[in-house]
Amino acid sequence: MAEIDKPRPAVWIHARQKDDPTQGFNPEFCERVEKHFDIICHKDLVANPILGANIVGALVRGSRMYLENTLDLLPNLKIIANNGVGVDHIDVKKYNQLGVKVANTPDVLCDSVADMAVTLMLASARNLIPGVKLAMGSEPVQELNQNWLGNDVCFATLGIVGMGGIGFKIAQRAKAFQMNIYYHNRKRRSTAEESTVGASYCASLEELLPKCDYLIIACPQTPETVGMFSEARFKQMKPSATIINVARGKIIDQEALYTALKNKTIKAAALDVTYPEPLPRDHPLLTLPNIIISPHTGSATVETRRKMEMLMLENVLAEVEGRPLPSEVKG
Ligand code: 8YV
Repeated sequence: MAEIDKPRPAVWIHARQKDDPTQGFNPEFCERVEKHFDIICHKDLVANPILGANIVGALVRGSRMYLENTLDLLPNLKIIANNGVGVDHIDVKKYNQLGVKVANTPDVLCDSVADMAVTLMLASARNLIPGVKLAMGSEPVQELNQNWLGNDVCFATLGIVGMGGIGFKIAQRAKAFQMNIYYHNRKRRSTAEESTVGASYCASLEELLPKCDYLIIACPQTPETVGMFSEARFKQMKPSATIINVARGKIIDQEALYTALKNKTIKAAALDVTYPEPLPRDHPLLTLPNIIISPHTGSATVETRRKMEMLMLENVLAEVEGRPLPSEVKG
């Protein structure tokens, strides 16, 4: 009897770049994926729900979980591979209970997110954005005010909240700037790791915050960390301190941040993440002179995004081939 060809397994993506230039996956990556799987885009699945039967994996980007409402069209889904380390937008427990694994992309993005943290720290300390506006803006050309000064980062004290992969890379960079480095983390690092980057452990935020000239948030968003930076926390910081966030917007209570910046409880903020993203144009934070905000571009480099995409694909391949996932997150 002639063997009936089994259809190739497929993966779901929300779109290709040609159909959605800002959110779709790039052609090189799609080509790589297609060596192993058919690709079914969201619009095709909605138009032809029968395609869902072949989908074994979903490749999702950040918080764009268009998948959520179409889950019942994916009876054979085995794995959701997230293009990012943070999985706060995915109900991992729920999927695990449904027999669907979840994977993320740790490690490969730590260097570029750490670079972004340091970029924001330096840009804030050295008044980079207003300086560029002075040098390149449309205001009448004036001689530089010699009394308009930033602050040094070298020899200043840095606090890092969250000493996972990203926090550790931030500490490596801060060591090169000869900063005094302290950190707070759920789990203390080994003495060897602490001495590699010259970082000292603080068991609590109460201990850490009053020391810091710069404080970088690099921890995951969890129920415990949402709103962690509240009015009370800002009051524990120095009036000369700058807070930098490359993690998730919700870790900072934005109303409390607004008040702290307005009243000069702290000096400045530099955020790569907010809630929502982007902030509405009439958001009070956008009226302040002592804040800079970048559009969640911590991992947004060509090199890092390619590595993240490859790790997503490796996770899906591992699942269908019955191997342990390179980076599974369990709920
Ligand atoms: C986003 C991030 O996932 O890794 C994370 O947790 O926040 C980012 O890398 C990315 O912007 C979405 O593709």
